[in-house]
Amino acid sequence: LAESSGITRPKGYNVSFHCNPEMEKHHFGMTHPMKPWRLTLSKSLIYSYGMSFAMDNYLTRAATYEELASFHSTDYLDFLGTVLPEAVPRDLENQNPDLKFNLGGSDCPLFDGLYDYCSMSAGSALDAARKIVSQQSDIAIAWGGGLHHAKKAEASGFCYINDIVIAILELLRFYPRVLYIDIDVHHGDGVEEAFFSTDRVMTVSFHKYDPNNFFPGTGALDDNGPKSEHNPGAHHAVNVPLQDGITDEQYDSLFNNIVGRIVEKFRPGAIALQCGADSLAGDRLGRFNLQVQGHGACVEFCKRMNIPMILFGGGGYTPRNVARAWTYETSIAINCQDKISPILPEHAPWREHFRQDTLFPTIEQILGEARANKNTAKKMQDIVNHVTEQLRFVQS
Ligand code: V1P
Ligand code: CA
Ligand code: ZN
Repeated sequence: LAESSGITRPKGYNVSFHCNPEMEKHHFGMTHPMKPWRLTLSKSLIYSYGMSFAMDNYLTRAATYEELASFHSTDYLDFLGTVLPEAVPRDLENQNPDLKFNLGGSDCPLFDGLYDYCSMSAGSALDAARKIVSQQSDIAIAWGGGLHHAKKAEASGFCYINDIVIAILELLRFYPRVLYIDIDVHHGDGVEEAFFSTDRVMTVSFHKYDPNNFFPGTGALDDNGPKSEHNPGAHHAVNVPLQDGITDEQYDSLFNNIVGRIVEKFRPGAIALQCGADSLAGDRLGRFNLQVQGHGACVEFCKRMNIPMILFGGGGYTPRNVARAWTYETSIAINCQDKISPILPEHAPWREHFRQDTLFPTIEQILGEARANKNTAKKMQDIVNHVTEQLRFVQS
């Protein structure tokens, strides 16, 4: 398979792939947009192209309670580990009618095996981080991770356990500075908040921003971390608020400019890149006009930096496009993006599910007509100017 597709191990560096297939069997509920099955579809396409022959493949174990507690509060973990799907828990102890730890509502429902699902996602991310720290991998891939909204003691936006924060904490045992980059269409609020008070992690999120009408409503251009004199983390949160319809060209130019400047100034020892695929055109929840090529160009740009990197999954609610993007990005990691056929392999499982037989459908094929682009050249320049000014406060 690998020979017929021309895929060989990249020379001089290692890529590892971390997954737990048990995770894929969980269900959030019939109408819920998060479908763990998208991981099965992605993996089957990656394997159909023969890419597993070019990587070290790990079936990962679930994270332990102690590993989850490196970030999450034990109160929250104890509740998450014991609550039953039938109950809709309310915070009655504090006479609060709200949901307890934000669990059990429509965004973060309780479902069978919830704790296992969360600890498996974190287990894969942590395994990826350990392969980076031990220098066995140059790029480690954990498509089952990337759940960026979870807080220390609160579930949020389909995320219960913040596997990214747990993985970054592991990276910080070895690397003095870690750069977190988030190309999910939503603001990476949970990761940003977790590292608000340290200058060892710089976070940058590109997202659709509309404080009133788009989840989670945070991540304005000038939200850059608490600006107290005593907070070393001040200025270490970069936010890139975008509007509907951004194109590959605009996004990639902004991404290269901003990430290029940050890497030059911050000099991270490792990169954690959240590749949420809901920023693609045609996503059920997203609003952008990005194509698989434009999304992948962000991964390519980071790879060219030659800095050890973890690739996380994240959002992505049109499974066929999620599978396309994460397959293309796996091919970039193993440096075979120019070798693989743009036509989906004949033997790929669920081939008909992809509608078009290409890895790179056009916007017209996906949407019929592109979404109106509300991002002006002036707005793009204002963002670059703001980030340039912000970086003056970051010590190099
Ligand atoms: O908009 C909201 C909340 C619910 N309202 C009270 C405000 N929630 C969003 C959550 C999106 C989470 C994205 C996660 C990620 O960044 C990382 C994995 O991709 C939401 C939306 C929406 N259109 O934004 N929830 C739902 N849709 C939803 C729809 C059907 C059933 C359950 C939830
Ligand atoms: Ca984002
Ligand atoms: Zn998202």
